[in-house]
Amino acid sequence: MQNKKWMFLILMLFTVMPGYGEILVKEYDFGDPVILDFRFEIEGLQQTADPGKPILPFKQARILLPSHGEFAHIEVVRDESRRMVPPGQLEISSGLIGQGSGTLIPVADLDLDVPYLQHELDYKIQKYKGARILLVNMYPVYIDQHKDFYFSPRLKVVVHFDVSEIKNSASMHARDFEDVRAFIDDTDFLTTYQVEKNLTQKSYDYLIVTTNAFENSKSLKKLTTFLLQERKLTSKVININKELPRLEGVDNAQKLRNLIKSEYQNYAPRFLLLVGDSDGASPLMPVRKLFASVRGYIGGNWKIYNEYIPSDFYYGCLDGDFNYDGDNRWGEPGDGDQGADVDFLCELTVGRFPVDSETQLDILIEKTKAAYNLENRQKKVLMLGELLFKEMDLWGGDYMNQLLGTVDDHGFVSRGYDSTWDVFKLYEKEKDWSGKDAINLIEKENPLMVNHLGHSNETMNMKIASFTYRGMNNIDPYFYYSQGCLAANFTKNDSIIEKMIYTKGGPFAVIANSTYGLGPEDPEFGSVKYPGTSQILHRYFMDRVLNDQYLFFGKAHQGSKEDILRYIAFQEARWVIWGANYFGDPSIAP
Ligand SMILES: [Ca+2]
Ligand SMILES: [Ca+2]
Ligand SMILES: [Ca+2]
Ligand SMILES: [Ca+2]
Repeated sequence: MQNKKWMFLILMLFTVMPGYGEILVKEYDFGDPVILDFRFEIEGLQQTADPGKPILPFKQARILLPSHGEFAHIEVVRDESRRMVPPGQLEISSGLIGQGSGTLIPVADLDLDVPYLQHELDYKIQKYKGARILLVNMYPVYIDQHKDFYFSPRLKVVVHFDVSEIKNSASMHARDFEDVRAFIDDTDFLTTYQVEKNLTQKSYDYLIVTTNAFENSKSLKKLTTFLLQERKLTSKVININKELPRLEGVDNAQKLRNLIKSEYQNYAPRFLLLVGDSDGASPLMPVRKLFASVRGYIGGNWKIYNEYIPSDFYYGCLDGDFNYDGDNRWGEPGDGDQGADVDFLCELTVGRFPVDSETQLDILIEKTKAAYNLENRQKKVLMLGELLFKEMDLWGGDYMNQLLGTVDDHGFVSRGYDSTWDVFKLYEKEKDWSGKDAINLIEKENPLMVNHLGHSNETMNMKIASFTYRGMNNIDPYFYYSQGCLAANFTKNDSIIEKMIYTKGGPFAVIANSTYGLGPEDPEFGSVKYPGTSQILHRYFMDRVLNDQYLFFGKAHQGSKEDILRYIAFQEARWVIWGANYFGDPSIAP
């Protein structure tokens, strides 16, 4: 893969054409496609995943729109295209989680509504920390009405603005410019945004939302003191029991989001920590359940799952509505403002301490303080893989191995643990292991990271049963990522992962699922290799947390969800964004 040449050149024009309104043109140049494994690939691009359709390369452009002018419409224009000779057989996608089976078929047998991806217009406008960002998927390879294949080396994104509708320029907090700059393809319009001037000296870094139970606790005071003295982070504690009664909203979760929104607008915090659990019908901390619907494989059968997924994502993404149609399904594709999609670019990096008592809170705060010693930790990782489905010969360890080194499976490159890490493995494919084995190895090796793929539920994860778990005696707490099902369903009293985080030893922070993880249930693992959507999210996360946002776990978690937005047309992507939640202090970083 290394010797393939590729490039993106982004050229940009912004003109006022009399009588035509304002037009923004961006040009993207693509390197030549190569044929690999019965499909076209362009290095640096992702691959499409439409079930039953051939796999083709695509790129999601992230275009910063100027702060002024009302968006009217966009076009994606092909300059010129040249015909390509496809491989004799083409690989057909089985979707993100292996719906049906990925197969090879002769080009002549393609069952397509042609043309395919020639005129596709697939975009969203999202708001991110005040900036307006156009996300548009571009397909340089397409199939025309005669089933001929073409490649367009240059695509132009043409954005039309209605000049009669010019509104006041939008503004951003000065401290957010860097995050926006890092997200977008180019920065030409960054200067069109005004710096928010309304901020007073009252601005702060870290919002802690809690309840009567903890507002004045010694533990919480210990945390805020630590954040200020050791981390130079200013914080503000808000007690929802005092604030919610005066707030607007259809329920407590919406009231809380409105409160967080107003704090963000007025004081520009970057982090949000929810201190309090959400058990049962009358939770300490309000919880939003977001809707998604997927086909899943359980007990030997495919079935549709409609789930209302507990998700703190709702409290971090602060633009617009999350239930435009007012039904009981929050987070549907049309539930954003004016029936657009909801906000996926979060303003705040969010974490939760799912605690009920001050004892639990204090233990977690002590682990949090210990976790900031990241530079001095040995680079050790434990990878845990279980048998997934015997009838499909699917093993978690095979997927954990994709977190090692540079991997280009499923059409995107992820950079996992490199050779500077000591890797310890418990793989059921090689040898049966128990929860006790996992604990023993953690206590012996004191890893900084633990990654897991295996069957779980609310009372069992890492092969450890909740009712027997009494904590661990590891010297330093570790970071834990599990793709298992339901193990972090914090609406239960309490899920196994909650127990792991608020008891002594074990992890200082966890990313795990409040619903079913979407696994690699592909009947032909080894030939077509669809990794499962939770695995895609896991790989995006590892790539970020080991490279772009080194050991900045909360930020890398947020970034992994921005990465998987490329596939948001699929309910599976929506599902894993809602389901993967972060327990712990969102600001932990070296
Ligand atoms: Ca946003
Ligand atoms: Ca709805
Ligand atoms: Ca709970
Ligand atoms: Ca609880």
